[in-house]
Amino acid sequence: MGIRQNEQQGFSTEVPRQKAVLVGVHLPLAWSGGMGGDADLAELGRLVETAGGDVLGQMEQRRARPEPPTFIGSGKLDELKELVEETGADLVVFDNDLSPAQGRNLEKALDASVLDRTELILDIFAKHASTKQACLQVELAQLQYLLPRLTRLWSHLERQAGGIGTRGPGETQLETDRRLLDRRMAMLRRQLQEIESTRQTQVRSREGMFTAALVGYTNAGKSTLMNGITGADVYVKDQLFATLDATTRRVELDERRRFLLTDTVGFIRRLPHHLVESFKATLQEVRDADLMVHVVDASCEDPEHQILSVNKVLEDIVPRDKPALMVFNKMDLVDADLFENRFSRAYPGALFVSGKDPDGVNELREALAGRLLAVETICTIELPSSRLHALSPLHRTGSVLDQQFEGDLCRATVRVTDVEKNRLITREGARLVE
Ligand SMILES: Nc1nc2c(ncn2[C@@H]2O[C@H](COP(=O)(O)OP(=O)(O)OP(=O)(O)O)[C@@H](O)[C@H]2O)c(=O)[nH]1
Ligand SMILES: [Mg+2]
Repeated sequence: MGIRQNEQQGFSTEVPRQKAVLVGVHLPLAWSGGMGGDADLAELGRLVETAGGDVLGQMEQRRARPEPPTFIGSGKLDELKELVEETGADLVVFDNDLSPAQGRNLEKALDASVLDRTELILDIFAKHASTKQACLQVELAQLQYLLPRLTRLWSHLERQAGGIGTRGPGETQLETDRRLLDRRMAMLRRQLQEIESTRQTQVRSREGMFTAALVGYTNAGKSTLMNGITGADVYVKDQLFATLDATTRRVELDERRRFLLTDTVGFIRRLPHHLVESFKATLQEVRDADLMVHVVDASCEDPEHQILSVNKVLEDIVPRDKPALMVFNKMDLVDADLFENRFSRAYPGALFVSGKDPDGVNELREALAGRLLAVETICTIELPSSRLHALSPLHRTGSVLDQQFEGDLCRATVRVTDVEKNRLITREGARLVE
């Protein structure tokens, strides 16, 4: 028995932690989509713990291909059944994706609930979602993924109400017909679109402000760095997918220079594509940013592999030429010299910091200031008073540093990117004074 704190509502309820057994089947690369598909039971174990379960045993198998009815072969299935009985586990979690029929067959054979990695991740997202946008996005992903699996979920719900993987769309919806679910998904999409258009208005109002977005593998320390740099109070926890929403804060470097920093949802290898689809709105923040700050946990087992997984998700959402700054974090946990020697050549310009050390946070802040300087200049322009409205976007972001009128002319000192400077000169009839 364990205690799970319900952080959002501030009360604690005792929920029995589920006892889980993990199964990983190693398949040739062709079966796993080419990259990162190999079983990783350590990470799966962390996912189970994050979802509120304890891992009591695990089993791995190497196979040329999955066995259609039960994914694993019959001999291995007997072994697994023994392991489940020995440990008293009530949940079996597969690192591989199962078809609805395979899940059903396994549940029957093992007399325990069976979840695959995607269902587990969806469950964690459902537990951690707190804002309206995150809840809508998770529900949409759940419906998309669970729709073909409803029959199985239904029997699962009857047996296991309250456990891991039961935060599906709810019984009442399961009883209704498919058309109703389709209608619900359409409504979720509509609501998400509404939120997205509000967000775009906000983005327009910060037009011209340099924006950096923290990206990276889950638990890399993005929110820690965000809090260090901006003084924000973003939720930090040693668990996977602590952050599901995008938070944006203004960073004042000095009286004249400022930029925006965004923290957002972390990635994981083989991130279920329904989730990437559904979280497009949240990830839009990354797309809109001028710079991506790719945070890597230096202390993880295989940093390079995490970098590849993150890049793979990014491929689908941002243009290839989006500037990125690599930041190896948690350097306090590794042999710093050895690590830098190993990675600095492959990642020129990368930073090696610790989010727990104020010097590390400052180093990142300075690096961001440097990037800002590279794209923004402060200049003085002269503009006919009749074209004063051309400065409105700059006023909104506090980028007009000084403004004086001489007769019919306005002389303004502004902080602008090259693109904006050119716009003012070619389109608005401004003249560069200095
Ligand atoms: N030792 C050490 N721990 C760190 C460092 N940075 C972050 N952590 C810890 O790593 C864990 C994860 O940190 P978060 O900042 O929540 O990571 P995140 O990337 O925002 O994670 P998600 O929101 O779950 O994707 C927390 O327990 C932090 O205290 C660091 O530089 N050194
Ligand atoms: Mg976070």
